[in-house]
Amino acid sequence: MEVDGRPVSCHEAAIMKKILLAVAAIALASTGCQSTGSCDRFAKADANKDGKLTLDEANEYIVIGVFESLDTNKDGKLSLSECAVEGAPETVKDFQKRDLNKDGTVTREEAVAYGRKHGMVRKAFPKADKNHDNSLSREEVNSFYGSKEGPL
Ligand SMILES: [Ca+2]
Ligand SMILES: [Ca+2]
Ligand SMILES: [Ca+2]
Repeated sequence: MEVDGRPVSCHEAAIMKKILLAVAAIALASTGCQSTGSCDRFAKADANKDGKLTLDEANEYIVIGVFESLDTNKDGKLSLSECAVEGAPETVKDFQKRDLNKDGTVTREEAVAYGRKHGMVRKAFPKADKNHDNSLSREEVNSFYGSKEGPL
């Protein structure tokens, strides 16, 4: 598997899988949800409630989703050991790329900033944005994922 012509480590592939699942979850949730309404992920991702997702909104929602699933001790920071098995060189590199201030932990802000520049959402977004208005409607999210077998 390759992204941008460079090989992707197993760890990165695992992270991507999680991200893709999160993206798929948004699509699924927007097809309708039971009573509570709390599981409407599209609405949750739509921070300013204008019915559309901007790149920043989609990125932040998905990055935070992945972040929280990795932050096993819930301290709001990711340590290297939370991200992966320590000692794998690729994993260490991936981690260091996200740790912008080099303090040995990745915060939500750092993860979101990294995602904004390099994340999957950035690549998927233009493809899903059919009418090129730089935002995704529910319909665009649904048709993007509905047209594919897997999450992406
Ligand atoms: Ca919005
Ligand atoms: Ca840091
Ligand atoms: Ca659009």
